[in-house]
Amino acid sequence: MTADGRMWRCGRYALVLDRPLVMGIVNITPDSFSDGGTFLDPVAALRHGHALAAAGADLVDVGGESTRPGSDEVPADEELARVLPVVEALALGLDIPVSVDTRHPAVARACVEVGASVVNDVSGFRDAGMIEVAAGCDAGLVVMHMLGEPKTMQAEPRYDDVVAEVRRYLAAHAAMLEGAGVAADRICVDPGIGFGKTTEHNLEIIRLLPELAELGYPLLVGASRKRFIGEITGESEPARRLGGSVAAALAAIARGASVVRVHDVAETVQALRVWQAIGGETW
Ligand code: HH2
Repeated sequence: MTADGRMWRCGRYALVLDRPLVMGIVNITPDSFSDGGTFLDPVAALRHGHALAAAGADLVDVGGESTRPGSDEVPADEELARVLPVVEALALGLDIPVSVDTRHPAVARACVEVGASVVNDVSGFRDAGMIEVAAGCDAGLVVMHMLGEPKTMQAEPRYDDVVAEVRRYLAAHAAMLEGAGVAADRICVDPGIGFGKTTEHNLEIIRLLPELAELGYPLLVGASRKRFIGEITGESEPARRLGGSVAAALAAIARGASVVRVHDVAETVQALRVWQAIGGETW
């Protein structure tokens, strides 16, 4: 069973997918690759979440662990201390879904209890504990593909056919969730741009997104400021990769992505408004 692709159910929200949605990023970490340390203070993180919503975000995604290539895992209690007060305050203060970006069941469970409407798991609900949390709540779920672990994922990632392998992984992990009793219309899948992929792998995935859209679940793509944009353009500073990030977001949407995860919400929303006014163009 697959969702019909027109609705993504996320707790008390039902997101209608008749236009592309923008997920804004709130990183409460000292070491995220593009904005580490900027929003570590909870008040700064809270203000940032509100600013992203005011700029037109359809969801905000709060993370307390950097999963950039080479990063070490953050203990769940430390991650929880970073994200919980911010998730709770944003869920109370915003009228859009708040997502928690975590691989840890204890963090996911506690955040859902204080109002998170989405659990975004970059490890694709590999952990039985994450499946248990998913089955025990009504939050939306982002199932992302990652090859291995953040620590080692960029050490010569290899695939015979990257799109086919990502597709198989996403189908299998979504099926596992459905097998545990999760309704199909709560599931969104994400190929995991940059998570165990070379620049060529990332480009191939974006080119062939329609093959992933065929799975029937809404597709989320997170290309914002990522390394492949730097490799293509020669821009070494992630915060200066805005043009490339917007281009990648539009290219993903044109090929069937329903949600783009971005740092620069206002600029992405502006690009999307123009895109839609022209009539969009889908492959
Ligand atoms: N990318 C990052 C983190 N979480 N979640 C999903 N679903 N898809 C993504 O592509 C994705 C994600 C990495 O970006 P960022 O959060 O800015 O960096 P860091 O992991 O260094 O905090």
